[in-house]
Amino acid sequence: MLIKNVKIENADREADVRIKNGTICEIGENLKALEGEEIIEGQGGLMLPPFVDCHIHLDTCLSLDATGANTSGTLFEGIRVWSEYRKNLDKDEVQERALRTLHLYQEKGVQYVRSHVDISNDLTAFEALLELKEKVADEIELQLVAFPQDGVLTSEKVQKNLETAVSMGADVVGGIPHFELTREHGERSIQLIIELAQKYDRLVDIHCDEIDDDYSRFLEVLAAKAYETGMGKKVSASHTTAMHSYNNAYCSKLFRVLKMSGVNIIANPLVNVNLQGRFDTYPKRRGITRIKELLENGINVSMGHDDMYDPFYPLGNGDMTEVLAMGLHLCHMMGYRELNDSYRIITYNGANTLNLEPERYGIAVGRPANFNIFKGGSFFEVLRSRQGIRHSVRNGRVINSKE
Ligand code: 17E
Ligand code: FE2
Repeated sequence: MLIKNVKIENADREADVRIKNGTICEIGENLKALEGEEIIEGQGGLMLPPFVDCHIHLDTCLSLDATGANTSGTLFEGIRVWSEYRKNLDKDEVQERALRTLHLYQEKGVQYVRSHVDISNDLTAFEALLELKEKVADEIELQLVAFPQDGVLTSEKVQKNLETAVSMGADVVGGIPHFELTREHGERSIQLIIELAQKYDRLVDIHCDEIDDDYSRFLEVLAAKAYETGMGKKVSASHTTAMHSYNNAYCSKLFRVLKMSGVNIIANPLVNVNLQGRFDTYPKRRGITRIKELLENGINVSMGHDDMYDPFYPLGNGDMTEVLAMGLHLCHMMGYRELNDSYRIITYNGANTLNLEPERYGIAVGRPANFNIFKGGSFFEVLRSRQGIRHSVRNGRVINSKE
């Protein structure tokens, strides 16, 4: 296959890309088509590596009709509404909703997804998604996080389910320290999660400080553990919205620890701007971590959609450019360069967070032929026009085409 005239990652000049056996084998200008070679006309459009969604809950997505609404809009009501629904989860029903969600992602050029799966009550959803992960592997690479929504130290059952899910094949161990009973329980939960991840050689991704409480400071505890154990970039902190409310002096100290540790930060702008600020009158805080400053300090920041049509968030269609755009607005990252370069947050930074091997991701000779082609010639144009993708290619196969 030969892709003609694409601008690879905002390049000024157009290039052609040749694919053989699912791998990018040549990149250059004016490549001549071989006898019988399939040709895709890029028409000067942007080519990017696939989008990466680092944080979604596939077990809750598209459940809103059945769960009923979250009327206060707080995270805590969301958790309450979900906990009622999950008492009677059905494996097929979970799989069906998750598959529909993954189809939305595929439409939008997302090929890598990390999903949290609540294991607090039972392993129904986890089993459903473990099966689905295999079924969809040709089109979407799925990482599963064993996620103890209720907190690990609230009951023996949660701890047992957490370890069982990890032993069954969870890629990542999750947690929620700001929801544990006390600060001390939160710290212990992090210790327990890190030990579990080390025992099974897994990654860690914690729902961390997802609250408008400037005293919620589990991120420093997690980063210190990542540093001391050497787990480093295998550890991620999701949400970290309390950072919005920290004072600047503390943030300055915190950023040093973050940098030393190598932890990844995953922001979820769509969902957190909905869930946070709900206890404020005016002025109302924005539910977002300090993306701009984190990036300026060399810390890896990626993003997640977090939810779609469920008790935590009523909208969403799998479009990572929408997630990104919300984050860019909230964090005042609206300069031309910031907008144009921001594709990295939902591509390379996401791949780093997922700990994908560098040779498996990105547009270069020898790498798998996984990419999207857009109408606009730059990412700025893609964000401005929101025209979406024209073609998605995975392992050299067109899996989605708008023409
Ligand atoms: N659970 C949680 O603790 N936080 C979230 N943002 C979601 C589920 C979606
Ligand atoms: Fe989440």
